Amino acid sequence: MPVTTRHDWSRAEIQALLELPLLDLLWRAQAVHREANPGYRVQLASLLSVKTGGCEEDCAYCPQSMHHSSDVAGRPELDVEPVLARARAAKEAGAHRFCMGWAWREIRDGAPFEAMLQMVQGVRELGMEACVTAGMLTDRQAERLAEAGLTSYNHNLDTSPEHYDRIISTRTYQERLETLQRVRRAGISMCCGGIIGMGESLEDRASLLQVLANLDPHPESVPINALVAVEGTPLEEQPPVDPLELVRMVATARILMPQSRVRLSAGREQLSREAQILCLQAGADSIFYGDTLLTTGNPDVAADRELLAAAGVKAWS
Ligand code: SAM
Ligand code: DTB
Ligand code: SF4
Repeated sequence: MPVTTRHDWSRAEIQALLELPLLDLLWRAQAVHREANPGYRVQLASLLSVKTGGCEEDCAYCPQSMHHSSDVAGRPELDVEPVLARARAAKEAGAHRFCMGWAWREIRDGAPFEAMLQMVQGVRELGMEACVTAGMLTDRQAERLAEAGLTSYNHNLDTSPEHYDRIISTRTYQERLETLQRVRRAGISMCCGGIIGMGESLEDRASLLQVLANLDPHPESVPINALVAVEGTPLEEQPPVDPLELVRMVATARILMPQSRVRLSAGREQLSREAQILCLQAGADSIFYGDTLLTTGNPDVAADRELLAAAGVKAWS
C-alpha cells in the first residue's frame, strides 16, 4: 500500500494512534517506515556546544538558562579551528552530520556570527551535513547561513501550544513558528521536534505532533527528546519517562511524517539497549552519536556501535 503524506491530521486521530495497543502501533509504524524508507539506515549525528550557558531565555528544562542555578556560565565560546577539529574527529568516528549549538536567545550580527558561517562552511567542506541550533534569526541571517552551505537549522517547538506557557515565558510559540518559516524561506531544511516528560498530558503530546505534522512540508528532521532532568532546573524533580512512552511517540511521529528523519535524541542514556531497539523498530532513523549532547551525557561511541550491530542496522556513511 503506497504511503500517503498528509498535512491535515486531527488531534483525535493522533491521540488514537498514541493510544493504540503497543504492538498494533508498532506494526503500523513499521509498515509506513519500510514503505517510505526502503533500505533502512540510521543517520549518526554528532553534537557540539560551541557557546555554552548564560542564556537569556528561561526554558524550564534547560541547564544553560541564566535563570536557573544549573547554569554553567563562563565557559569560553569555541573558535573555528577547534570546532572543525571536532567535526573531523566525528567524521572519522563515523558521523554523517555535525550539529553545533549556541545557548542564545537569537543570533546577533558580529564576530560570533561570522565564525558560525565559517564553521558551517568548514563542516560542509568535510563532506558532512551541517546543522546549527542558535535560537531566533532574521531573514538575512538565514540567507547567509544558506549561502555558507548550512544543511539544516534546528529549532524545536518543545511542547504543545497549550502546555508551552508552563515551560517558557521569554518567547512565544508564535515566535518559534516564525523562526521556522524564515528557515524554510531561505531554503534550509528544518529540524524541529520536542521533548516528552515535562509534565504534559497525552493530549499535549498529540497536540505537539499535530502542529509538527500539519507543517507543509513536514520538517525534514524531527528530534524526539526525553527530558534529561538536570539538578538546578525547575524540572529537576520530574519523574523519568516510561521508555514505552518514548516508543509510542517515535512510532506516532513516524506514521504522521513518513518521509522525515525521526531522531531519537536526548534521554538515551537512561534507556536499555532493548528499549532503544524498540525505538528503532518504531521508526527512528537517526541518533546523536558521541558521549555528550550539549551539556549532558549520551551513550559512548562503542556502545552505539554495539547497539546498531545488535539491531542489525547499518549507519549512513
Ligand atoms: N538556544 C537554542 C534554542 O533553544 O533554540 C539552541 C539550543 S537548545 C539547548 C536546543 C534544544 O535542546 C531545545 O529546544 C530543547 O528541545 C533541547 N533540550 C535542552 N535541554 C534539554 C533537556 N534537559 N532535556 C531534553 N531536551 C533538552
Ligand atoms: C535536540 O532536539 N536535542 C539536542 C539538539 N536538538 C540540539 C539537544 C539536547 C540537549 C540535552 C541537554 C543538554 O545536553 O544540555
Ligand atoms: Fe537558551 Fe536554548 Fe536553553 Fe532555552 S533551550 S535556555 S533558548 S539554550
